[in-house]
Amino acid sequence: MFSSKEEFKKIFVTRMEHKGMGKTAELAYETLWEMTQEWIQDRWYRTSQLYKDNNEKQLYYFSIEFLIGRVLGQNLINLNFYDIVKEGLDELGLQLSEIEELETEPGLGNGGLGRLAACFVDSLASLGLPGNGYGLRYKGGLFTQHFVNGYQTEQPTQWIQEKHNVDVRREDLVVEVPYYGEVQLVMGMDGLKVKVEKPEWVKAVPYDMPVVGANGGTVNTLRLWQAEVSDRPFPGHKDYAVYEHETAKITDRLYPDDSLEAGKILRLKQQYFLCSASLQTILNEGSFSIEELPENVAIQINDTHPALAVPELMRLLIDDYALSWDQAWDITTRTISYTNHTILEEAMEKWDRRLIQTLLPRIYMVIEEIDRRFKESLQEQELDDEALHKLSIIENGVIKMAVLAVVGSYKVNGVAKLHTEILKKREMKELSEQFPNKFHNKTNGIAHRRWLLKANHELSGLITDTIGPQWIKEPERLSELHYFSQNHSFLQDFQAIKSLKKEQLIHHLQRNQNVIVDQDSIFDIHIKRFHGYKRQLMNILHIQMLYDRIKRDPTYRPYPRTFFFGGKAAPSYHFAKQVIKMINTVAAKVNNDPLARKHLHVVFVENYNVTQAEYMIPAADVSEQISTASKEASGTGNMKLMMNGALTIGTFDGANVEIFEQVGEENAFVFGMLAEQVMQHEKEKSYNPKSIIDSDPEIAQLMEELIKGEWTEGKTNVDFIVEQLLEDGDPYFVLKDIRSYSKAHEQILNAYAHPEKWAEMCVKNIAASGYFSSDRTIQQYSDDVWHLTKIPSLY
Ligand code: Z2T
Repeated sequence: MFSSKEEFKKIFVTRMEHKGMGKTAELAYETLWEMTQEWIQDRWYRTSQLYKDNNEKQLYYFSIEFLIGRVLGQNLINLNFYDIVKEGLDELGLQLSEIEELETEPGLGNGGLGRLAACFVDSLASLGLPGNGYGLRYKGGLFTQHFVNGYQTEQPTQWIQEKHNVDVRREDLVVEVPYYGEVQLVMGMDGLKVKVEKPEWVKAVPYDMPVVGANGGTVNTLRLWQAEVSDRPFPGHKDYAVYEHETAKITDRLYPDDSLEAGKILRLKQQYFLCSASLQTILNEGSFSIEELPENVAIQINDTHPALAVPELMRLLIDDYALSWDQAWDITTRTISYTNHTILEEAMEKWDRRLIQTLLPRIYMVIEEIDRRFKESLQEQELDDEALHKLSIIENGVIKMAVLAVVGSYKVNGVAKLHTEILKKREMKELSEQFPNKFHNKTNGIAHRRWLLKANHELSGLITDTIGPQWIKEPERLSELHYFSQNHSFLQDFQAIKSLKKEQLIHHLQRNQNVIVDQDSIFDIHIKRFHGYKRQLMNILHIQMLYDRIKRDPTYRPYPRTFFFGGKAAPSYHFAKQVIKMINTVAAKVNNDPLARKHLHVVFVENYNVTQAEYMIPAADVSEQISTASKEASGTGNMKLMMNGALTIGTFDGANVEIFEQVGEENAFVFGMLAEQVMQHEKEKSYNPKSIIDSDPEIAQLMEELIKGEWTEGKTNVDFIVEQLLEDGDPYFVLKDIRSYSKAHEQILNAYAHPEKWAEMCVKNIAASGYFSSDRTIQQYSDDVWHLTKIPSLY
């Protein structure tokens, strides 16, 4: 369509002229959108034809969240048009970055889990693998966060823009999902059959989004389902208006809980909607005989949210395809595999038996039978009560989705080495003993084409100038940068780019939030969902300690630091919201103190999302990864920051462990308890925060100030936090780790005093980050679990 800047400009200008008058940036957006869509369309069609012609095995990644972020710029990047378009527009007096700002990102996810799904579909397409995403088309994505008087408020976010739909409605592929109804046994041609009488049908309409791989070679599909009223006869158990209302609600909004189970009927409806609609389509569209499903299809379930795929596939195979239980079970357990993302008890999905029985009576029957047969298979073994408890799917009226997912799939994985070890040795010990070959590790990764190539186009340019462009397709080649980690001129270029990215973030924040940040300060960045275990509280307490020290000790005048926070709390998570309020309160006090402000600046970026992350991550000097060891399954922000040349201050938790392994502990700031020690304390209930106060006067003083109310306007907010830290035996060990955290921060200051050495460490981090590309992760899944075949690139 266009291969040079001049050609692009010609086509672009002609199209703009056709559109006539209007806001230039808006029209430019529309024009660029249309141009890329036309380009994509043909490749999208050809990719699907190629898959069909070759009868390729397909992977379907089932996820309740896909946090894709803005689309236009990423498509331009992957089509290799970005530079041409940017320069062409420049010459026409337009700024591509301004045009990109017009897009509201589809925030169809909460955090790591949803973003991981988005990174995975990018890598699948970029590797030329036949893999598609299946998810839900929520009308409202994750809420927009505002601070009012320091407290988080939530507003609905509408991302769907009428003018340029990022997805295509596929009326031709509509399916119907059944809820409620009465299970009946009927006599069929070949014996007794189960039939669900008068279910309440809901129409599932797919909306397809193209997923453009690197170099535009492959275009796969992300299919999102929207719920609408059915055209089928209405059974009439309830008022039709009520049915209409309930139907619209199914895909009305994303549940805003990160690692916290909702347990609500609407959530269950969403989960079943995703599983049933997706499975029906997969079975309808397949051009293979049903016995060959496992050779033709792999289904990966992203945590237990889509675990109803197990009983739903069983139901379809038995009731619609007339297979026997054993045949159906054999097929199901060779098709589905499961990824676990957490060991936090409060995130483990457990459904009330009666809820499933009412909403999905046939599904309940199937789950019961799976449980019965599994328990029967265990009978010859001598298992104690504890083991039987851990191995039961249904127990005390609840259905444990993780056990169902493990039993019903052929592979189960954790998301980082440490996490997988904890799963196998502790949380799922009994299950892994029953199925020793099922469990495996797949350390998470990130789409380096978004988090480096797109978000930090300047650094990418330097990397390409230095080692050539191969790293874009083979990210482990970033290791070649190691040779330049002591090259003076390279380090200077790196420093200049870091400074530029800081400047861009400063402009962004000035425009959006009216704050002004000192470009020469150390940018220390803590961005992630708010959760007790992620310990934003430890970070802010440490800032308070620094403030106290500056006030107390006239010789302590440390190099200026800006501490950035970004993240949302689940609306129902009281503690996390109190921490947000506390950070805002401390920020006000520190920032308004003329002496302290020379050394410390606290900036809480409102409404942290993918777009904000793309501004913040490239500007970071320091990456805060300070979760209580054993609690963070993996983390992926840690990888994004490392890849952009930030140094990690972190615990031995999740993928941090592997980051330290790749880059060397001497190129990071490691501190805190080990997972073993944390778990030991938990087992023995031996942690006593008060003993820390007795031995550390600085911490004692801070606690005293908090109790006296020196850090709050109203006292209540902080009372609650102090109680958690001291009285309630703090499950996240904040005071236990804060001293070694503080020492690690001192090491950071010492290291930053030597700019060239610091830059060398940054470059070593970038060089070691290639392993954390999701291209590597996806290749491993494909090799060990899905067994997909690469199709030759089309272009
Ligand atoms: C989530 O983002 C994560 C785990 C969940 O467990 C739920 C959600 Cl919404 C049910 C995160 C983990 O906390 C994080 O450590 C990990 O990196 C990420 O999933 C992707 O695996």
